Amino acid sequence: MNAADRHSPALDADELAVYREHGYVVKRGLIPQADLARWLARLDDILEERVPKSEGMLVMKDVMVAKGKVAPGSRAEAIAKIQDYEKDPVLDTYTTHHAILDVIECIVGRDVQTIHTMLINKPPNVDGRHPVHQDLLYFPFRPADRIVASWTALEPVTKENGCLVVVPGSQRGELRTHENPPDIEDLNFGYFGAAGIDAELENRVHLEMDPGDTVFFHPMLLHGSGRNRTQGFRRAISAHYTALDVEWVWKQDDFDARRYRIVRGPRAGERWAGARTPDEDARIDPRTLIKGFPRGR
Ligand SMILES: O=C(O)CCC(=O)C(=O)O
Repeated sequence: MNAADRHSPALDADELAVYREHGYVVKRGLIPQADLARWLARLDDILEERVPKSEGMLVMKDVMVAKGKVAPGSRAEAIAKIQDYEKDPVLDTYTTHHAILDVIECIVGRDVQTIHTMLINKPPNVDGRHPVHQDLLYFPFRPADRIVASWTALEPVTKENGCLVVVPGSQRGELRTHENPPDIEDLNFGYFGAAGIDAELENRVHLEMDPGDTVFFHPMLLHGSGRNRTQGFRRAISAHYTALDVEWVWKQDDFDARRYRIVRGPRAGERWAGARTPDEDARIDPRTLIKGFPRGR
């Protein structure tokens, strides 16, 4: 059911105002427990290798496990996250979940594509911090306002097990230079932190969430997550979406190879074939946004 068909919108005017002002909005109890249970069971099956990985799926070991610094107690404890689950028939029901898409539609409009899917496992006994960063660093699309993330707690998410932290209002600033933070020795692949943000971090808010609670956030919002200091996991499922009127602005030219999936609106089911920024000189080389890239990789 589309948001337009419902009597009340998935985000009311106050919630939308919160999103625009702070760069994020939390919807409590958005996803039914039965859905969470199916995704958690599937995650277990993938991590314990009871089912094959779907095409394109990346199951990412934690860097401390990869370096042999810790010996995980189980296969699942070795894994930091899963990237790109869109071809997994069970996990992908998150990406297309009507409760998620109804909210996304309120933020970016009727026509929506998905550009990224991810499950964060955050096992115990490793560092696992996600330094505070802006997701736009990783995305070739602009304008930023037409992109939005959803992130759903699969289990209770607390300060102790490394909940998300956000800096309200930071989505209104610039896309920052990012770096390998000097104070984190064991940083997972592709995790960068925004440089020079100590003063802003004073205003950070911890997002403690119950299973099914979902935060929607802007790709410029400074956010990250802390260490898991418990003996359990801290699992969450996430996806990114854009409107269809975005432009591809990166210099990197895998544009033609990529076809993002339209998940909401009259063209749902098709692949996006949108526009590339026509002016070569206006295109962005994403590597210039990371200090010293590819140091430490
Ligand atoms: O779930 C987490 O711990 C952090 C996720 C995140 O910030 C991201 O992947 O951009």
